[in-house]
Amino acid sequence: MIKLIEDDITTLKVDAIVNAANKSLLGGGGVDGAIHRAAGPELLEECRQIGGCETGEAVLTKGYNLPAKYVIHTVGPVWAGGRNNEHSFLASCYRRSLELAIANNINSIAFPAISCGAYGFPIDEAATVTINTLHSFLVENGKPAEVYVVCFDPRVKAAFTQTLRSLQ
Ligand code: AR6
Repeated sequence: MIKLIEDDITTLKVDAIVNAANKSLLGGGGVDGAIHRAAGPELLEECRQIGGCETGEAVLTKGYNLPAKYVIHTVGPVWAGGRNNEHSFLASCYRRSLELAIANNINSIAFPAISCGAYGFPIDEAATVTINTLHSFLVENGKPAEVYVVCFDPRVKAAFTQTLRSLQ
């Protein structure tokens, strides 16, 4: 099940929310800033101890003051014209996050539109990569039971809705 929603990701009562982080894991703007503000300073401390994360990889922390039990931090690619493997790095963010979810018995997970803000990934192309990657993973693994994509930006909502429809 893939469902698109428009809420602020920090308000969701799911097992895990995904953070569109940067390699330092030390916070930033956008959804990363919102998650750190809502989770509180202990999240930053746990991230500091992890020490960083490569592009396309993911790490798991607790959710602290968030309604979600866990945060999965993944580092999306910075868009650089499309010839630096940005598409495969983006797909890897979703796959690695879902693998961590399964390994931690997470049944419900909410993703932001990774790389679709500050990192400048073209939204239509991100929609195709995201929806196809999530769909293939669910077909192969049959879980997590609930996968949400949070479309905070109306352009993201439009593109992701169209791409999801074309699957069905
Ligand atoms: N809930 C859900 N989605 C949100 C929220 C929110 N509260 N706030 C923003 N978005 P971005 P990126 C959407 O820039 O492109 C940070 O500084 C937003 O509308 O957060 O992967 C990190 O530290 C957009 O559609 O992430 C990195 O340095 C989507 O989240 C860098 O930005 C992603 O936008 C990562 O850039």
